[in-house]
Amino acid sequence: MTKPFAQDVRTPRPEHRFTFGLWTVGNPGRDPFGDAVRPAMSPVRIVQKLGELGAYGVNFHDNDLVPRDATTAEREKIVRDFRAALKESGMKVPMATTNLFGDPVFRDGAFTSNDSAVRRHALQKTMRSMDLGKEFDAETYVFWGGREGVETNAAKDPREAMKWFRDAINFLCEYNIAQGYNYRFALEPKPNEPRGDIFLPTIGHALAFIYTLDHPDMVGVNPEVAHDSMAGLDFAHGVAQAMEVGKLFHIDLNAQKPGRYDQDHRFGSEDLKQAFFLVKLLEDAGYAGMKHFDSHAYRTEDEAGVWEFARGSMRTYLLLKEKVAAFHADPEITQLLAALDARGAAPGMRISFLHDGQAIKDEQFDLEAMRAKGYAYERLDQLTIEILLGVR
Ligand code: DIG
Ligand code: MN
Ligand code: MN
Repeated sequence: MTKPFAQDVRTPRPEHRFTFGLWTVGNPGRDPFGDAVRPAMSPVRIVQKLGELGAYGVNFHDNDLVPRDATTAEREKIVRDFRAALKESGMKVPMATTNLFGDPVFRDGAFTSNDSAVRRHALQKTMRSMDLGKEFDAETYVFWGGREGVETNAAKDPREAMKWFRDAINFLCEYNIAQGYNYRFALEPKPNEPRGDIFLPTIGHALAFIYTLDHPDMVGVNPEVAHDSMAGLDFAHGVAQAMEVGKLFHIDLNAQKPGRYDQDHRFGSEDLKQAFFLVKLLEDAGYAGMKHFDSHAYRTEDEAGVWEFARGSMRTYLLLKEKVAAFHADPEITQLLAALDARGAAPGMRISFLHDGQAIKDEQFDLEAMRAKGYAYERLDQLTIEILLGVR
């Protein structure tokens, strides 16, 4: 029985690098079938409250901070007040991004709109948004192509759309270099919603696309739990593939019931086992990046409920981190994993034709014995479940 961590380990602190978008805790609860249920919250109040809860930072789309119709004077005041709130709280702005999905001008997409003027406007808006992010020393720039897609394939040739998307990212990589911003770009996949189908729908599509860019080293991915769940995929597998090639530049944490619209629920509030194995992957890998909760409180909640949502998001991550430690400390799990290691599961057991080709060609196998031997995964998974249920 592993002694639980001291209580204070469950208290979120900046060193845990938990972040929230202004649009997450600031979500007023509007949905396609109903008006906002909560009053708008100022960026200053969001910074203050999240700082009190132990978060590390906030992220923003350009228009989360500076509304599209803000005058220059209004923009200056907003930026001044936001900067003062950050200074007061010690909160950071690790990530910035562009809203290329709200303005009706983007209704056929931004970088992949059939209208070339819209594609140019999207580039202009993104350049200006990158400027704004740098005013707050953001280091990661996310591209979620929420409107990059179609409802009907009659609209455009997807091959052309990929070329336009590539032109846009290459163009903005050049801007990043010309300005000396040193952003790391992170593409965020999603299979659908708000478009019928969205281009670059999964981590795999995004990774393949990155290697066709002029500056592939500058570009990684920002995977989101809910988006892979919508696609029916195991999120930890996609994250692991990105991580293994050094492309996990950022991550959006939340929760989702499969087969539904993008729910963006509080992290860990749906598939607890999936959340556990994600935390295990991140913690085992020593992931030092931002843990961004791209999610929001239920529409049923008032402002108190919003802060309960934020507190619960971070607390669940820390509680699952304890369960990961319990998994690693469990004697029977350790024994089962050691047996698998001895059988060839140990990290680093690789083969190559140069070193092993002839030996493998000539090797004698006792196939009957190999066919008969099980892997004890039922016991291993049951022990995992019992750790999650708190009985080990
Ligand atoms: C939705 O999952 C998207 C937008 O919220 C934002 O552009 C991006 C940043 O995390 N995620
Ligand atoms: Mn989402
Ligand atoms: Mn997201």
